[in-house]
Amino acid sequence: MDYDIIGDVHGQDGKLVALLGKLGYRIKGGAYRHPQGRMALFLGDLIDRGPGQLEVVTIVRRMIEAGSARSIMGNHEWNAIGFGLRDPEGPDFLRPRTESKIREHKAFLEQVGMDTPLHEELVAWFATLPPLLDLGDLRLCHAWWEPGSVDTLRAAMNGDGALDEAFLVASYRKRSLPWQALERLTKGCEIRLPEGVSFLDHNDIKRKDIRVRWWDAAASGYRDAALVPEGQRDRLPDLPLPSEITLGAVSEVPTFVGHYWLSGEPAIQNAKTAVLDYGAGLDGPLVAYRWNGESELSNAAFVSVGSRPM
Ligand SMILES: [Mn+2]
Repeated sequence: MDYDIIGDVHGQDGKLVALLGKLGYRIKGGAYRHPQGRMALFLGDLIDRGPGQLEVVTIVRRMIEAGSARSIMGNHEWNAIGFGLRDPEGPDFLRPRTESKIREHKAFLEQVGMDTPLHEELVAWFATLPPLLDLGDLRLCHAWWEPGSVDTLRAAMNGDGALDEAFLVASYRKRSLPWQALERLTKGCEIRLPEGVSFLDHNDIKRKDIRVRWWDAAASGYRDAALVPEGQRDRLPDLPLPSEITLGAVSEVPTFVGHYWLSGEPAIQNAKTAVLDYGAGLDGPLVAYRWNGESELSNAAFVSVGSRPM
């Protein structure tokens, strides 16, 4: 089976329709399908930000039902589940509805309606999405294939890949093992900066943890391994990362992730790792990788639509 792996769509139905068309998918019997039987694999973060929240979810669901796609869970679906479900052991929602969490989820809530039957139904569907997909010759997760967390999650997945309900509920308890596993897989590798050091993120919020390019074996220090706004890099110390952190491809199996909002011409991170998120949620392109069974990834396999205005 050959696969088209697709990065974070974030409610951009126009870009999704254009990309599926460019990849050769056509609507037949109500769902996009590929005439040669290829399958689309979505990396999660279908929702939040864009104008077509329901449209994107509907397109992907119909493809999954038709057998022409599969999708994993991104941090935005994980958040949406916690936002939508009440804590069975407490008075609040699993992810308390603070002002900032409502703001992050605004496009989705406005288009779907908060606590409507449709909202509840979509949340139930998000909970069916597997946190990872291992197809033997390729692997997908939203942000970081961290082997220990992968084992934790595999043990909690049912035959369809969905997480066990008790595990999912426990994943909203900060510092629990289920929480840590989903944090790592859907949000990536975060490292605390040395005492007294911080930087400003894209929203000018002060941060004391950096996200690192876990796939980059050439990076070794806080300054060169961090994913930070370029203007902030000089604030980070030119010191080696803690010795327990090893960066580089996690295995010999090609691994695809989204999440990282890269810029520039889409390119592989190394022969075994490709990040497919280039900020389609706002003005970036929606990016796919056309995989035909190769064990060494190549820049020639990227297909994208919509681009950042210059
Ligand atoms: Mn994400």
